Formats: sequence, C-alpha cells, structure tokens
Amino acid sequence: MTDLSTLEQTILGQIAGAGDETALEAVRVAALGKKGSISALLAMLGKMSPEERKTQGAAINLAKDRVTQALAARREILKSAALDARLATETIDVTLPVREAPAEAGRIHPLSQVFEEVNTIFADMGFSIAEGPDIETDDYNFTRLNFPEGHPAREMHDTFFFPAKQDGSRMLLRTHTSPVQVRTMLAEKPPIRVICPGRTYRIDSDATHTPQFHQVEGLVIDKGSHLGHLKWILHEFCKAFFEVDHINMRFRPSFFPFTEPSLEADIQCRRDKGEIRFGEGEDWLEILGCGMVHPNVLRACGIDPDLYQGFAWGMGIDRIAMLKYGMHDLRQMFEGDVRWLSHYGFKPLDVPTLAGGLSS
Ligand code: 2NM
Repeated sequence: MTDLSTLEQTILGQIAGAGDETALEAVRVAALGKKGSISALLAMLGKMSPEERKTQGAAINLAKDRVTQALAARREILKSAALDARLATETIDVTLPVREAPAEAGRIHPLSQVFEEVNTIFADMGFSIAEGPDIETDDYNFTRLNFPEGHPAREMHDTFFFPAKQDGSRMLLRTHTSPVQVRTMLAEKPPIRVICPGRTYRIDSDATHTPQFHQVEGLVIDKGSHLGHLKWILHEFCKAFFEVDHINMRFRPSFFPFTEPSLEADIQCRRDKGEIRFGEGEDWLEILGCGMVHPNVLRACGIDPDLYQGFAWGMGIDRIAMLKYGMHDLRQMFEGDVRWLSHYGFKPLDVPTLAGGLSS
C-alpha cells in the first residue's frame, strides 16, 4: 500500500511540475496509458485472491481517480496560461489596410471575356457551342472542306504539320475551327445551328499575327437557309457585340474554298483622336468572312445538297477583342504581363449577360 501511495505522490508531483500541455500529456501516458504505471497495477488484480482484489482494487481505482482529476485540473490551468501568453504576444494592427480578396485582385483575360461575350450572344439566338481537338487530320482540316490535295488554296494556310505517319498521312495543328463543323455535320442531322470557338494555328508572326490565334466560326444548315438569314444573324451579332443600337454593315465579294458565294463583312466606324466608334462614320473595318456552304462540303460531310443548304462564317477573336477594347499590340495579349492584364482585364464576377450588359 505504501508503494501505491508513493507512486501516487510521485505522479501528482509530476503533474504539478508539468510546464505545458505536452509535458502533462507525457505524464498522463506514463501513468494511465496502456503501459502506464497505474495501468500496470490494475493489470495485476487478475492474479490476486478475491479478498485481496477487493481492497487493492478499490485503493488503486481511488488513486487512479485522483490522478485523473489532478490531470484535468492541471490541463485547465496550463490551457488558460497558454491563452494568456498568446494574447500577451499576439497583436493585431487594426489600422493596416485590408488585403484585396482574390475576386478583387484577379482579372479575366480580354480574350476569355470576348469568347464569353460571343458565346452569350449566339447562345441567345439558339446556337449550340461545339469544340474539337487542336490536332486534326488533313482530311477534316482541308479535304472535306473542298481544299483538294495539291490545290493552291492549301498554301493560303501556312500549316504546322506533324511528321508523316507510316501510311504517309500527316496530322496538323488546325488552321481554322472549320474541322469542328465537319465533325458536327458528320455526327448530327440538320437542322444544325452551331458555333465553334477555339484555338487555331498558322505559321505567321508579326505585329498583327501570332502563330496561335483564336477563332469563332458559325454554321447553319436547314432546308431554306439563305444569305438573308446570314446577314440578319451577323447584323444582330455586331450590334450586340459592339453594344450599339445601329450599325452599318457592307458585304463584299470574296473567295473561300468552302463557300460559294463567299463574302467579307465590314462594319462602319469613326476614328476620332485615337478613339474609335462603331456603327457609323467614314471608315470601314473588316471583321469577318462568310458565305453559303459549298455543295462539295455538304456532300463530303454526309449532307445531301439537293435537300439542304447552309451558311457559315468565321472571325478572328483576337482582332475583334482588340477593336472593341482598344488594344494596339496583338503580342501583348500573350505576354502575361500583370500590369497589362490589370489594365485590360475584367473582374471575375462581372460575367457577360445580354440583360446585364456584355462588358458592364
Ligand atoms: C470562314 C469564312 C467562310 C466556314 C465554312 C465552314 C464549313 F465547315 F461549314 F464549311 N466552316 N467555316 C467559313 C466560311 C469560315 O472564315 C473566315
């Protein structure tokens, strides 16, 4: 019994001497843990005679209870001492300026913004949005779009080709998003109303061209689709995109292998001391190419040109982004300079909507 009270006194002394919660926990484990000194005494009860077990058991359990209580009391004291110490050392300077939240400091790149704006406008007109791979076959990028092999039109696109495969075919980086329209026509039955936004690639690099650029192309296929529909859609698009009530457009004859007839569309504008206004004025700005889809393209994409006809258009997103938001150097768009981005970028929560304003 004196052994037990000596042990208890020792443990109570260790509890009183524990300087912090870690030291206290070590004392608890040494006494009450699985291999602790009091646990060892309790384990011995099994080997005692019933009478011995009765008296010893009660004594050990009382000692255990006192140790447990002492541990709890000491833990409370140490906890509040630790809190007092923290409160004494930690101070907050409430006069410091508040740091900007990510939603305030971060910016959406103007190209992402313009993609969102264009998607919003066409989605509102009932178009779906289709995407496809950047690495394409020659067949989808050229042949099915009425660029026959060896045709000079292929050289109009300075193409990044991959090395030839065993069978001689070469994959390429798509030079336009039209292969996505090819995939759409092959996969779906008319009527089709789709836009295809995405990255495109051509070997070209100067002040107004980057080897990787961005396009949105559109395609409508139905029984009675005609140029009047195309002009209305593009006119509505231009008013919505440039956020004006009136806009004068003109369509000039042009050439693309995949459309016949082919046209290029300009919008009227006025340049005024470095500022540009869209809709009316003395100047014209070219903004897109379009036309009626060539019967060869429809046939190559599984659509009967005697039953269906369609129109398509394509525009450079980089160019219309620069026009709308007054950016002068295309290359700055891809430099990743945070000063440029904080000037030209958009707040992440200002999502473009037709009701709330595209570029609010
Ligand atoms: C343009 C201009 C004119 C076009 C045509 C097609 C398809 F797949 F339907 F044949 N997609 N895009 C097209 C037509 C693109 O970009 C200046």
